Amino acid sequence: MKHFVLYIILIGFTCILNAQSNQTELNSTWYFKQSDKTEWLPAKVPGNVFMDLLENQLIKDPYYADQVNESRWVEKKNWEYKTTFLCEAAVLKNQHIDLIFEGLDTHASVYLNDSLILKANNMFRSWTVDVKKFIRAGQNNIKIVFESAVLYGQKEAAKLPYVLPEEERIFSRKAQFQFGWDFAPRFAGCGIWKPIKLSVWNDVKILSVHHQLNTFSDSLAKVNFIIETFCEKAGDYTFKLLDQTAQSNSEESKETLKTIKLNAGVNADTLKLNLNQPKLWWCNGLGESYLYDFQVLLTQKNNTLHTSSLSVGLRTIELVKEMDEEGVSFFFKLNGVPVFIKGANYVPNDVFLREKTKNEIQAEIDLAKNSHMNMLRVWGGGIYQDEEFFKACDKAGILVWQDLMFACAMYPGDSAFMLDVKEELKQQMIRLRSHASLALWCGNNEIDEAWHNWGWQKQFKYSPSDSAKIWKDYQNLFQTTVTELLQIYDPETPYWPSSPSIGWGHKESLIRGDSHYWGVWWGMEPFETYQKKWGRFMSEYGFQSMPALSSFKKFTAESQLQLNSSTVKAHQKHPKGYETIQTYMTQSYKVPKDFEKYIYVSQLLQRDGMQQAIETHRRNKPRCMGTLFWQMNDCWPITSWSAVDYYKQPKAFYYALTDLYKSQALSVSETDSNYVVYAYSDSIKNFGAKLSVTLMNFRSEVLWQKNYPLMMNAAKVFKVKLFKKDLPAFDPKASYLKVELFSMGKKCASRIYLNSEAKNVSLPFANVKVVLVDATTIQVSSDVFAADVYLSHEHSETFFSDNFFHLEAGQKKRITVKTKDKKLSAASIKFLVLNNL
Ligand code: BMA
Repeated sequence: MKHFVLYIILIGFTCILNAQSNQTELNSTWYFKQSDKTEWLPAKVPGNVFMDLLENQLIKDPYYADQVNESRWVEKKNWEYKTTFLCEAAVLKNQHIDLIFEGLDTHASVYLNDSLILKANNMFRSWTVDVKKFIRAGQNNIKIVFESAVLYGQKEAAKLPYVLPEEERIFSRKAQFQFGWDFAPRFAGCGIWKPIKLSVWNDVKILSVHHQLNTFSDSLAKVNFIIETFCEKAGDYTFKLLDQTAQSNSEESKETLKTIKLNAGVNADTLKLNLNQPKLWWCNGLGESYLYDFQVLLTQKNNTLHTSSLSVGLRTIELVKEMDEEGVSFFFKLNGVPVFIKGANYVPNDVFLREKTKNEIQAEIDLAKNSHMNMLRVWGGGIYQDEEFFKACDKAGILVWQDLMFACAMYPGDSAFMLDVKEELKQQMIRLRSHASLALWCGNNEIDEAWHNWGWQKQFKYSPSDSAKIWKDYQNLFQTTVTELLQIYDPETPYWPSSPSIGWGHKESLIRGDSHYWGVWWGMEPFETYQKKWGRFMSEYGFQSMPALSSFKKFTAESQLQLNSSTVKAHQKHPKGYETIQTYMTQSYKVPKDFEKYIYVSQLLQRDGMQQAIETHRRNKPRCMGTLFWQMNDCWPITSWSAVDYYKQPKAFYYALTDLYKSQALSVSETDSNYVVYAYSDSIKNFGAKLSVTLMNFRSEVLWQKNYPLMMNAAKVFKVKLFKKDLPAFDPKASYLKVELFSMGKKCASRIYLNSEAKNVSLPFANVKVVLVDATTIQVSSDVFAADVYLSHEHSETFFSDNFFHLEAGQKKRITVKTKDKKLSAASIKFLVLNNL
């Protein structure tokens, strides 16, 4: 008998599966309606009810102008989706016909031909239902009824004897930020957010394949592949392991065979593989992120029954938490080497969780890679990212700190909730454990901190026994349950129960564990505080800025382009966001009135703050071993803490990262009497270098210069102290320090340090010139020192290879420009410069 021959004809197109293919996606001809209405309207699957309503012109574009709250009514309704498909009689001969729901958001009752086949309640799980009993030859219909998650939450909350914080969202295993966050609008809708597939199989199927690195040396790596199968009845089968790595040089490893007897039920079998002269996987900046590509085939009598692919990066990862004289360390070791982590917190890139193309995801990860990041933290209020995200991280060498999806709230602990969560966690652990990029599982975002510091006990008037019960539920989930599950499904990846483990108000948070430092921004402390308040691993800190003017123009009418307009206000979710920006801006800059200039200065301000934080963290290596700012990206167009806005326009801060996160970097700190210049490197190799320090004025005249020889070493920070009394007299308002690092005659780092704050500096008027060099290159120059030159183009989809940079008098800087304009011209480039504000 030929396995997996399936002919399913879908309305609208015919889908024929051949012997290699055993699945088809039900993604065409869907309809949806409000449960209490009769009219069915066209829908898109995978998708989201808000997008379907928008497509059918039943709601206004929620991103446009100040319309963001106008569709709140949607969350309180129930919604239904339906489709039909044809199934040929031959299909029914298969032993198993599965309907796989990869993601239903969230409380869903699923009917096939009017029989209830599934009640789902967790968008982070996939659901597989054997529908052989329900499917029929000819036309079949599927209907999915979604119950309002908000009403569900209210109903469940009423059953508890006490009030839990954030009670509308915690009972639903649904992306928590969709209930509204300080960077996200509230869109607590529903929908079929991931594909639905029909799949047939006979006798046996592969459930999962993962690998374990057994031993490793320069000449040999021993890798075990563990293959889990479900077998209908016992029989003899053969596993084939194919090494499909394009550059693989190990002939004998091209194909590994193992014939085995599978028992009825679940089986776990191991295929052993030796890889000669193996190549390690390294994170970005430390070496090649080498991946081996394997395919596992399950065969019987030369028939391929199932296949599964796996990319393998050979690496070990550890989280080192050891007592030392300062407290307790917190750092990662990759392949035995301590790594200084440089990265960002990553949030879902769209509040409606619209499917992004592979290229879009790749472009996002490239932004991280190009700014020398080596880690992204997938934050716990969003979603477990999909395969494309992890594949891109594997390829780019971006380690992933993976929060479990729990944030800033206490969660229920009843057995039904726990059973569901256990299945969610098990599925995610199995799905992600083999990715080379996966570096850490973290239980939640800020729950431990919140319980101990946010005053919930008082606010919700908990009795001692309520408190004890809530905290016990917490421990049961994040200490006992997760640890037990990881023991079974992913014992190799480290686990950290809560980020941070101690709140930023406590001294302890700076000597042990990871730290979220929000004294700047939430605590209104000045940026300089960053130089004092840093801990062992800074997993959150941040400052807001506004998105580019070109981004504002995408959702704002010209007349609304002003700070006090309803549109600009609507695109800020922090209650005091604009006020906070203004307060800090007043301290450091002359506050511009013009909207575009205000945006520009807001971005410089964010850059300044983040620069102080990151430079401090790196200077304090190895006591501090990581820095992850809040936040990389946005989920809608908004003024937020992001480095790159929703339309992928990098802010000033993003451009600064290219230097701040570079393997070799320099920074300067200053007191009344001296400067200290710091040089540091993350490279595994030691190397000799020359540090050059020059005091200059704004006409590029050298006032003083000195060179220092040094040996760069990843474990050490090199410091040079300069006493101001030893320098010739200079005007701090009209001069800067230029520090440069040279190795083998090449410049490998540089930093310009203005001797006076932006507000007080006496920058002369700058004649900035932009000329065209060729079709994609411009040259920018200035007669005097020009601070923070910001280039923009009348076409918003334009990317500059560098931006928001200082130009020294007479310097000619070449910039590559990628624009959607047919022909690049110097006249189409606009610029702002701090000198001329
Ligand atoms: C962090 C995050 C988020 C929040 C951000 C900015 O602590 O975990 O909860 O959006 O602060 O306030």
